[in-house]
Amino acid sequence: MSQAVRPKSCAKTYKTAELKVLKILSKIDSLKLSSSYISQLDIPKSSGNNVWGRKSTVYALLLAVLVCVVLFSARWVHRELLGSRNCILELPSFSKSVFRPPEDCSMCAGVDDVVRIANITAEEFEEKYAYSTTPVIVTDATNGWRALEEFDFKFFADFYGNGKNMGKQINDCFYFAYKSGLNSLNEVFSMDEARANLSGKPWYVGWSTCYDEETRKLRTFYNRPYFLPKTAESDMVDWIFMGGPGQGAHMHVDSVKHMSWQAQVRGRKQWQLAPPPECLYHCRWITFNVAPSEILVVDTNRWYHKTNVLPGDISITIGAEYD
Ligand SMILES: O=C(O)CCC(=O)C(=O)O
Repeated sequence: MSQAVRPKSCAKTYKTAELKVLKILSKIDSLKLSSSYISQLDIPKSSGNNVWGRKSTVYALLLAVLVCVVLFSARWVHRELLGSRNCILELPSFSKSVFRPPEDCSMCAGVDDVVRIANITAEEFEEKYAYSTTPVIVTDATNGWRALEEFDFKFFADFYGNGKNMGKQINDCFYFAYKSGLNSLNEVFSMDEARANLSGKPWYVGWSTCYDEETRKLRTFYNRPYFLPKTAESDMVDWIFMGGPGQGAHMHVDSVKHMSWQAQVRGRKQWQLAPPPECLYHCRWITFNVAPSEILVVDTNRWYHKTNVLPGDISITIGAEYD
């Protein structure tokens, strides 16, 4: 752009800048530096007066702010609406279902109800149900479990020291607050007595065990279900869901590694299974109740599912994945 077409207000600025540059050049000249030396110097290409340089700084800042807002909103939705508290960079469950590959609807076509069975061998269970998408309830697999007698709110409150000394547990393990507003196991086990007895604000929570020792101790109250395939193994993580009538887990699909079983130790819970959205015209919703001492096996990675504790006792379940 020639001097003649510059706006008047800029002319003075450019003149000053020109003088400054001339001054710098004469200084360099007085230093008698060779041109090859000068060409090797690491001189920044853009200056503070470079409009694009300033713009890109602003864009970068805006982008950083946007990323922060998205991450914090995702975390808030994850914690407050979906009731989960995991790593900030972990995708919320709704996004997992959005990015899930489409299902082959033969997984649910013709599945109209849960199958109730007893006295089944591990071989038959493996062949028919262990890795299938047919939901099944085994009615005779908790015989002799101390958990049936001993698991209640107080048991877990004592087990976890009434929320005291829970240390790393709060940060490292899975915990689902659902709509309880209780943001950690610490808060669960220090809630007031009325609420713990289900006469205060309703609540429902779930969590996974964190430590081998914790899992080992809990497992002295129940056994590996007899019907699981002989070769099936579980890692040292068990899952507990606990809460009062009218509460439960929202509709979601899991993305855990394996199939899982869940024993209804206390209380009664209704399950609703929904086919994946792409199979809604091929498959039906299934609703069934699980009673104390029954074990449900359902592929929660493929069936969308939601739960609701039925009127009466507190619902407590214990479960684990198996490969
Ligand atoms: O037992 C419940 O209430 C929820 C269980 C669940 O959502 C799951 O296992 O993925």
